[in-house]
Amino acid sequence: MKSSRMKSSHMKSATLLLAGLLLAGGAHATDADHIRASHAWIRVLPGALPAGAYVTLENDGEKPVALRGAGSTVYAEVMLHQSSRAGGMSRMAMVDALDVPAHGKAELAPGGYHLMLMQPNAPVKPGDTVTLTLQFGDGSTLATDFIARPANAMDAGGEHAVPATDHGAMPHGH
Ligand SMILES: [Cu+2]
Repeated sequence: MKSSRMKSSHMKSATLLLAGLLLAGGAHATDADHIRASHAWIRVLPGALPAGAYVTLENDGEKPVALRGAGSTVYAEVMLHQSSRAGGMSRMAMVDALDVPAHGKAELAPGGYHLMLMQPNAPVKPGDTVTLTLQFGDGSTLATDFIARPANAMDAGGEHAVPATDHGAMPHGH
């Protein structure tokens, strides 16, 4: 009786030691381990127009994390873009990376950074969920579910929805 109790207490400390080793391994966490993705959504445009994907990324790490792009099994091509507006003209440029600052966040949102999704292998409709695999600077990845929303949507919807107001124009570009 007494010896079996001893044994179990030994096993307990072995377990604690193992847990400690696993925690120490956390020092080698990947970029993706430090990133939390929220408000992930896709604005689906009619016809064959490319769709824009938007997401908020939060970094709980000590170092900035670079978002390099994303992969998808649904879209043949995904590119990281930045929209800007100059003299009433909306333009888009390809960017290599978007930095998520240490202990900070970066937002991909209409009118700014977005992932441009092209050539879906099947039509994506509002209400669908599409998984995009976000890719970071160190090669680590984070699979994130994006909710498809209609062309007039301005955000991820749900509890964060802002009542849709009619600005009298369809969004052009992203
Ligand atoms: Cu674009």
